[in-house]
Amino acid sequence: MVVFTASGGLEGYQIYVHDRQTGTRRLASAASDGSMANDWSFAPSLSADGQTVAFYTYATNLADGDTNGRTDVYVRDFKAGTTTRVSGAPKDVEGDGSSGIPSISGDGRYVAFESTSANLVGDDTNRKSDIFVHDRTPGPEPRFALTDLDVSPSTVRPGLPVRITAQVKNVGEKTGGYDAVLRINGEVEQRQAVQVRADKAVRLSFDARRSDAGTYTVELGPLTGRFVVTG
Ligand SMILES: [Ca+2]
Ligand SMILES: [Ca+2]
Repeated sequence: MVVFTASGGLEGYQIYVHDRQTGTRRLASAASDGSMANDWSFAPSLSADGQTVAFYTYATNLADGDTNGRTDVYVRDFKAGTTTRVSGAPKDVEGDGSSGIPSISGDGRYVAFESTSANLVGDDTNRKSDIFVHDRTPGPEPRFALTDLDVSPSTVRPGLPVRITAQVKNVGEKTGGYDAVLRINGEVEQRQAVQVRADKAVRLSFDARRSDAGTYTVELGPLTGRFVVTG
């Protein structure tokens, strides 16, 4: 992937990403709906997978409410189909100065940029430009980890219940729901939705029965186990 700025007459300077393997070219200096920036854009920085581009622009049509009359740093995310301004202050307040020269991390998560804005963080009283880093991951998220799968008994007579349990822990920073799916021999057997608070764990429990003799594989999230039904 190659990212570059091109001057196209009336269109002024626009940012394009060129894929050298497929020969395709995509406009990066565009609003979420794909419409071209209405003013010049510069200094693109591309993520490692070529799907996310940071740049700065004089354009005012790339996001709602860009009325500061200064350059801002935007990120075009081709995978998500979005364009977002990353040079604002918290709570959707616009930067009160000019922002530019972005550099995006390889994974597309962080954008460093220069700004003369004094309102992006508290106590910026030096009356000079500074370097800021924007984290594109939105707020705290719930994240789940499954452990301690137990299948009991591991050998059972036809038609009698096998109890399958595992612990699901929310290792994230926010309460969230986990949709547990139990599969037996690859087929969905049961589902169970649980709410788990941050840093807390809940024990999932399922009962399964099989009448045919054989060995059955149990899958719950990334965990696998088995039980045997005797003939
Ligand atoms: Ca602006
Ligand atoms: Ca400053």
